[in-house]
Amino acid sequence: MNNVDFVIKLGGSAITDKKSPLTANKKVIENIASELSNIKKLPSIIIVYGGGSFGHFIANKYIHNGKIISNMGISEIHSAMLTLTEIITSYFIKYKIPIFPINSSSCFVLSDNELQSFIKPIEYSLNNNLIPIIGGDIILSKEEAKILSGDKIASFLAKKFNAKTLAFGTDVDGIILDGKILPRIKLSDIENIIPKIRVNHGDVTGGMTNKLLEIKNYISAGGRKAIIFNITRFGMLTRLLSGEENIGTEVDKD
Ligand code: IP8
Repeated sequence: MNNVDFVIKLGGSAITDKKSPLTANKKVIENIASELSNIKKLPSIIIVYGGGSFGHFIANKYIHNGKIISNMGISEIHSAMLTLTEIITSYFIKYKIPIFPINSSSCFVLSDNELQSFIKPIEYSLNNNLIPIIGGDIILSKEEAKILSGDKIASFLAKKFNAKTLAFGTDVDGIILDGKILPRIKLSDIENIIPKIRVNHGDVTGGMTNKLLEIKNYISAGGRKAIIFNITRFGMLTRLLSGEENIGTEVDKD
C-alpha cells in the first residue's frame, strides 16, 4: 500500500451553502481547484468531501430516530452526493487536476456494524498519478442503509495510507474557544473541548464534534497529526500543502 502525504477533507460547510438546499459553494470549489493547479509539484493527496446541503439536506428528510425510513431516501441521498461529486469534478477538470472520483457506496459496506472496505481503486489511482476523491455517502449492510461520514472516511484512509497529515478544511479558522483560535491541542484535551464547542443541529453526522472524535480515534491508533483549518480562505490550502505551521488548530499526540 502506498503512503500519502495528505488526506484532505473538504467540509460540506465550506464547499456547499448549508443554508440553501442542493447548492454548491462554487467559488470555494473553484478556488480549491485553482490553488492545486498553481502548485508546481503536488504532494500525494487523497481528497474526501462532506455532504453539506446535498447529503445532509436530503438525509434530514428521511432519517427518524437515527434510521433511514424509506428506500427512496437511500436513492435520493446517494443521488444528491453523485450530483455534488459531479460539480466538484467538473471544477477540478477545468483546472486540469487529474481527479478520479470514487464511489463510497461501492468501496464500503457494513457487516455486523463493522466497516468493510475495498480500497484498491484508491490505491491504484495513486499508482496512476491520479488524485482519488471520495465523499461521505449512504452505504449498505445486509439489512439497512447508514450514512458514512466523510470524516470517518478521511480518518480511515489516513490510517490505511499512513498519511503524514490528516487535514479537515472547514469554514472556520480552527477550534475556537472564548473567541480565540486554539493553535495546538493534545489528544487528551479533546474530551474537555467537545462539550464547549458549538453544535450544528442540521448535520446528521455531528459536525465539529464528529471531526474531533475522528481525530481522537485516528491519533490514538497511531495517526501522526491532524489539522483543522479554514479552506474557504484563498491561499490556506497552498500553505497547508507547503507544510506551513500555525494555519488552524493542530492536534498532536500527548
Ligand atoms: O458531511 C455525510 O458526510 P459528512 C454524507 O462528512 C451524507 O458528515 C450523505 C450526509
